[in-house]
Amino acid sequence: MMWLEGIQKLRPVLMSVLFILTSQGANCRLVVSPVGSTLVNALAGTNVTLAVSYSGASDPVVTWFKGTLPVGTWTINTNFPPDIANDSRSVLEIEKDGSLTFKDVPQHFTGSYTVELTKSGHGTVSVTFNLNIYEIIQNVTLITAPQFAQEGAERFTLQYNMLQGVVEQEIWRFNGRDLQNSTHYLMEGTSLVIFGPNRTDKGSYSVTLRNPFSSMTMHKNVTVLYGPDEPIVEALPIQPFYKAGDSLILSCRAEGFPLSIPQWIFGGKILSDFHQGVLNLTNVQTSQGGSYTCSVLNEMTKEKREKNVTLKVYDRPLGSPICSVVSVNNSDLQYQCKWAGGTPEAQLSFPALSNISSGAGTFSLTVTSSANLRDITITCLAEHPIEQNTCNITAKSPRNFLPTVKTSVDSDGKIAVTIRCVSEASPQAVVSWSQGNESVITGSTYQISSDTTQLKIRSHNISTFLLAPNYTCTCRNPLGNQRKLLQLQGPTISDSSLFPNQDGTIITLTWEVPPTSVVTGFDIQMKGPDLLSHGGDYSVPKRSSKEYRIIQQKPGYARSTDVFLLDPDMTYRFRIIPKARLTDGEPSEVHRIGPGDGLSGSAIAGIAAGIPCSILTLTLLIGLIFLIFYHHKKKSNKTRYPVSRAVKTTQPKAASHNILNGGLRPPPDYNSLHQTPSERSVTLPMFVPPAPVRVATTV
Ligand SMILES: *[C@@H]1O[C@H](CO)[C@@H](O)[C@H](O)[C@H]1NC(C)=O
Ligand SMILES: *[C@@H]1O[C@H](CO)[C@@H](O)[C@H](O)[C@H]1NC(C)=O
Ligand SMILES: *[C@@H]1O[C@H](CO)[C@@H](O)[C@H](O)[C@H]1NC(C)=O
Ligand SMILES: *[C@@H]1O[C@H](CO)[C@@H](O)[C@H](O)[C@H]1NC(C)=O
Ligand SMILES: *[C@@H]1O[C@H](CO)[C@@H](O)[C@H](O)[C@H]1NC(C)=O
Ligand SMILES: *[C@@H]1O[C@H](CO)[C@@H](O)[C@H](O)[C@H]1NC(C)=O
Ligand SMILES: *[C@@H]1O[C@H](CO)[C@@H](O)[C@H](O)[C@H]1NC(C)=O
Ligand SMILES: *[C@@H]1O[C@H](CO)[C@@H](O)[C@H](O)[C@H]1NC(C)=O
Ligand SMILES: *[C@@H]1O[C@H](CO)[C@@H](O)[C@H](O)[C@H]1NC(C)=O
Ligand SMILES: *[C@@H]1O[C@H](CO)[C@@H](O)[C@H](O)[C@H]1NC(C)=O
Ligand SMILES: *[C@@H]1O[C@H](CO)[C@@H](O)[C@H](O)[C@H]1NC(C)=O
Ligand SMILES: CC(=O)N[C@H]1CO[C@H](CO)[C@@H](O)[C@@H]1O
Repeated sequence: MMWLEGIQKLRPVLMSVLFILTSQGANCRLVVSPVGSTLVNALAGTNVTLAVSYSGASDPVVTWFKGTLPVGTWTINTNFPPDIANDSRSVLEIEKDGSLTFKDVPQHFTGSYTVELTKSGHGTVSVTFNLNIYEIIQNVTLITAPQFAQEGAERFTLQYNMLQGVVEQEIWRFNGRDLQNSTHYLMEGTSLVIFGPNRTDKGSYSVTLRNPFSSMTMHKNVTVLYGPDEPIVEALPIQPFYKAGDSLILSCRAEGFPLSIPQWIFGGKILSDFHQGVLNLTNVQTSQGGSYTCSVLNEMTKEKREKNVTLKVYDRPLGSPICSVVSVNNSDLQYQCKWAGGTPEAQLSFPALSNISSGAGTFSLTVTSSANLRDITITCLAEHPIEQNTCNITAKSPRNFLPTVKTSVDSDGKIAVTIRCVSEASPQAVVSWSQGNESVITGSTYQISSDTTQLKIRSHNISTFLLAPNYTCTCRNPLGNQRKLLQLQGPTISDSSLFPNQDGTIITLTWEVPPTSVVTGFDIQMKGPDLLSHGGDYSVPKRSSKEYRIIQQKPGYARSTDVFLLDPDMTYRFRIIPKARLTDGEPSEVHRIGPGDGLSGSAIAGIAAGIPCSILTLTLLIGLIFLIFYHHKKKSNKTRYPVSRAVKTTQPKAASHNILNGGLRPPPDYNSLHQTPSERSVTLPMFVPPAPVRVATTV
């Protein structure tokens, strides 16, 4: 204003100078120049003047243009007021020196203004100004679209809005760092675009807006939704598997924002007892083994991630593996191995037989039988994660054996003879039975046990057993066979003895029968005076002491008996009659006890003394005794069972040995072979007998 007033004061001086110039030379040029800068910044609502000065002519015509549009014109120093454009009249004024003044300038008067001075004869000159009108920046807000940044989205935009203000400069910052246009950021207009936002874009954003008269900064915290990432699942302690009863924890973690607490799902059910994704498993059981799923959810985006972990809980199989070998169709060998239970089942194999096949829990392998396998121990390898074990099995061909014979009487009165052929073998031997050349067929007479080891023959008639051809049993397994020939014998005593007590009042009789003999019971016979008192539960018929009479009857399994209350001063004779039901067998040898008509010690001494002169007498005496004995024996012989030729021609004991061993082997030790108690000698009686007395009848 001072400047304008100065010009006003100097005006007469300037006018006189102009007058002198114009009067001195008519051809002076018109000149116009800006007073000050042609770039003018102003705050809206203030008064602004675009000031010019001119020379070279007086009272030129002044015309102001906004851009190319005239906004006012005036011929300086005329009486007419300046002609101002209708819509600008309240704002624009042309000063007397041609300057343009804006009163309370509104913002939209920003633009480029040109003044043109024209004077006829002096031409036209012009000057251009740039006027920028600014407002104070106010009420800026920073908004985002969409509301939340999300990882994986195409773009995320921050935008500022303001109620008022003109921005000359804007600066975007992220966590205090100035941002530049790049592939990731684009600053355009009022917005900042982030391409492909991710979790690293989370943070504080700001925009600073500036003009020459004000500046303003706005902040915005941006959160980025992301995840859940692939969960990290762990079982601790880290082990390839867990044993039943172990304790462990399962943990699950995942990256993301905002995340729910991880959930554990097992067998389709959501487990509830865990903290912060850690599942605490104490005393785990095999039923808890399997696939566990950890599920994580982003609560905002509803994105869900799952991760499975397989928990192996193992338990040892029961006991130990069991090996066996069986025959298949009696020609092949099937090796079997079994180890039951366990989780998982044990893996079983016979490495010696096959290195490719194996089985779980149970395993069997069939191989063609060959001599290479005989007596060879085959090991089954049983592998379980917790324990390795083995079992062994040896295939054996049937071993040598002796058949046994057991006789009983059935309820219907038939004699039942059971022949048993058991040969130690692995696989168990199958027994085939034949009689002569014909195989035995199960029927009313013959019955073969389900395991084939026993043949039961039933008949009323003892001759069925004795006249029949020899029986053969063949024990067979894939590795070989053993064949035995067996001829049944009638009731027979193979050996017998008598043991008296010290007083000579009690005796014990013991006897044996050949193993192939058919015996259902025994009669104990005695010859001599009556027993002193009848201690037994049978009554002895009073008979002549010259004859044998039955004093006891014993069952087929009996091998000894006691006879009580003998008179030590008397002489008794005993013998045992083996019986097959009603049929008697050959009696045993006769056992004698008591002084009787035997030779006393003194008699023997006397004889010894008189030997030289009495040899003839003695010979006669022996002859007499022999005659008596022979006569008696003939008389006591009863009708016997029909004796087969074989029985007659063979000595019982020797025959049995020949049959059983094919005449090739030494006499068998029956006690070491399978025998029923009835075939074994019973234990001796309780009192201690003296040494067996070979009585004088044999002399
Ligand atoms: C602008 O000019 C008008 C009239 O000439 C005056 O009334 C007003 O006070 C001025 N405004 C300022 C801010 O100087
Ligand atoms: C603008 O901001 C001022 C002060 O910062 C406030 O008083 C006024 O109400 C705001 N106006 C609007 C429309 O928000
Ligand atoms: C960024 O690029 C846009 C468009 O190309 C442009 O309008 C803007 O001025 C640029 N901003 C900066 C700060 O370079
Ligand atoms: C996030 O984006 C930036 C810029 O594009 C990139 O450099 C960075 O590797 C990305 N990070 C992830 C985790 O994707
Ligand atoms: C942004 O976050 C920081 C720290 O988390 C906080 O101090 C500031 O007030 C927040 N700003 C806004 C605008 O929310
Ligand atoms: C798991 O549970 C057992 C017993 O309930 C407790 O002693 C143990 O500290 C727990 N372990 C964890 C990691 O929570
Ligand atoms: C996880 O296990 C569940 C069931 O056990 C199954 O449905 C799902 O497909 C599994 N997921 C993966 C990734 O293996
Ligand atoms: C073994 O017996 C089965 C039937 O039990 C039969 O199918 C198979 O052919 C027989 N194998 C041999 C080698 O005899
Ligand atoms: C099995 O054993 C045979 C001979 O013993 C051998 O040649 C073969 O390679 C083995 N096979 C495997 C799978 O080990
Ligand atoms: C089986 O035999 C092998 C050697 O042949 C032996 O080491 C192992 O102890 C045996 N296993 C059993 C259970 O007897
Ligand atoms: C039974 O076998 C014996 C001895 O091998 C033999 O002497 C006898 O003749 C056979 N008997 C029959 C009936 O075959
Ligand atoms: C160009 C224009 O609009 N001129 C108008 C200005 O205002 C006067 C009256 O105020 C009108 O008569 C003009 O036509």
